[in-house]
Amino acid sequence: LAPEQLTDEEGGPLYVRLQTLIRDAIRDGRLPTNAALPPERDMAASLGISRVTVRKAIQGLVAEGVLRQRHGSGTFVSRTGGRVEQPLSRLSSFTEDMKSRGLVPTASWLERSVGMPTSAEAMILGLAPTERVARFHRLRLADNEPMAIERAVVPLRILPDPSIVANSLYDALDSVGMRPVRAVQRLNAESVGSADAALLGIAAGSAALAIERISYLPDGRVVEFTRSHYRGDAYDFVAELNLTD
Ligand code: 16G
Repeated sequence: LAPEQLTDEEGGPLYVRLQTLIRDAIRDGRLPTNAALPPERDMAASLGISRVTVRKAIQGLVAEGVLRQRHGSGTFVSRTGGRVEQPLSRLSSFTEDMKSRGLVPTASWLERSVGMPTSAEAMILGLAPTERVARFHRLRLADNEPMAIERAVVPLRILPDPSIVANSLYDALDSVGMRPVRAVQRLNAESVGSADAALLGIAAGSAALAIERISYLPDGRVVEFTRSHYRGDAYDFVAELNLTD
């Protein structure tokens, strides 16, 4: 970013002109997806402007989703193209959803364990309190950018060997003939606590979509009870509505 580009007085206030410079650098590839911005102090020094102005410009672009901040490690260029639009009517997996958009899905494991269900989980999954479940807690990423945190609980009698889950839970279920065919999903708004916010690379207290999915086999057995937090600044859930009689 060159200081002379900031001198165009017609570009509005200084922080707006800096935002334009950053947007241009992203558009023409000088700042690619996931690139780190120089520290605020260095940007201010090299552009000959105050840190307050740099911070204001960056905060605006973070709020728009152009940049994201990861606590302790800096400011990065978000996945270009902005938000993901997710239809609400198809029973698809995160892996399929991201691949269909040309994004590379990955997961980072937060917890993977086998144990007893809580009483609420046993009730939802239709289990006796002594029947064990597998837990899969993952941070889901698309093109290396955090998108959601998912906490899935699956009865062991549905998936006796949880270690077969590599990248996709639904692929693993499919391989043992247990892929769900129907699901009920509940969405509500929640603000993200500091631990989850740090994983998602968003500010603590930001809005997230809390989603619960309970999915079923054709015979009515429950396959998964999954609670997820999707980044409110990255996702639009879209449903088609029809007038039926
Ligand atoms: C989706 C589902 C989640 C499911 C996961 C499987 C929502 C809100 N959640 O993220 O319930 O467990 O897909 O994805 O859509 P995978 O096969 O890529 O692991």
